[in-house]
Amino acid sequence: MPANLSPQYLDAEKRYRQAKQPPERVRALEEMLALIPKHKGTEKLQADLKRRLSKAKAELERRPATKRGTGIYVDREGIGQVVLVGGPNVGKSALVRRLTNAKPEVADYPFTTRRPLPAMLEFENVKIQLVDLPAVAPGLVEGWVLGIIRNADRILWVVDLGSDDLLEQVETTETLLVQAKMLPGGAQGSVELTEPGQVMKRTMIVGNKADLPEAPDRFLLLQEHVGGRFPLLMVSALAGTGLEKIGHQLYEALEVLRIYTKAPGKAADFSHPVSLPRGTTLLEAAEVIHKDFAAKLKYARVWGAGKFEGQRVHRDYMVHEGDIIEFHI
Ligand SMILES: Nc1nc2c(ncn2[C@@H]2O[C@H](COP(=O)(O)OP(=O)(O)OP(=O)(O)O)[C@@H](O)[C@H]2O)c(=O)[nH]1
Ligand SMILES: [Mg+2]
Repeated sequence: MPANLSPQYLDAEKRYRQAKQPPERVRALEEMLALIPKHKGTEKLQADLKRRLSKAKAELERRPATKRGTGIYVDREGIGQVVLVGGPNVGKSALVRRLTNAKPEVADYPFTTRRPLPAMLEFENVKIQLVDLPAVAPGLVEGWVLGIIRNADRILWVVDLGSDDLLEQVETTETLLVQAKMLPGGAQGSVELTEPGQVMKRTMIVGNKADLPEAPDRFLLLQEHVGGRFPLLMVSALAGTGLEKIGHQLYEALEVLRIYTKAPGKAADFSHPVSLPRGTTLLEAAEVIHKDFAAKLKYARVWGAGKFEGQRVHRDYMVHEGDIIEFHI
């Protein structure tokens, strides 16, 4: 046994020995292979790992798909839940680390993340929930990961602009989602559902690792390939570039609006918006704020973009982004 194996390698090896299922075995072996020092002294061990990996992969292919319902969920918080989806090592966790106060583990070997991690992205005066997830890869995605993706409001699809096989990577992830009956699309109505159980998942693509020299060319390639099907951003979690646009884009994609309530004779509280789906009426807004409110609602006064200062409106009034509303019951 070569003496210079890193603690991370030994940790992966421990997980390999404890693994009961083929996906865990494959993940651990991939990690061990990535982490093993590459020199003459480890050649035998490397060959051995490769042999075990192909055996574990073959086993994986013979296995029926994992069932859903393992009971791993993430409660929705903030104005919407956005899950980070992508292949191994693309920088999902690095992005969550940059964009929020959460501290997911970031490492240069694949399948670092093994559990969902919810985090909060602050955009202006609202909070958008980001959920860091394990990588998705053929045969290596657990049912509960797909369940969480299906349940989320939006997908933030992360791709690695440093990767030589970028387009292959994109296709692999898309195929995986489609097989799980989730059709990614950039806008409402942009994909056609053809099979029972299929759902459309609103998706935005983020090309990460913009700091790498090959990234700008790869991003053009990605743009060409995607051809306007999805909103696209080029960012670097490492250098911190392009990130400021993510909050705004996600806010737009979530299609919510903010209103502010005020009491008669008092000023509005702009630090506590009420977020509502676009197309909400005054009555529906009142219901969200307080059940009693809706039952007793007589009228409201509105200050904001849609109406003149303090104009009286009634229950079928469509609320607008930024409206200040004084409910009268
Ligand atoms: N150059 C560069 N490297 C990055 C960037 N973002 C992440 N990385 C590196 O890419 C590797 C993987 O980052 P992670 O954030 O762990 O990737 P992940 O997608 O969460 O990976 P898994 O959890 O294994 O699926 C790490 O070595 C990071 O330091 C970036 O913007 N630029
Ligand atoms: Mg990760």
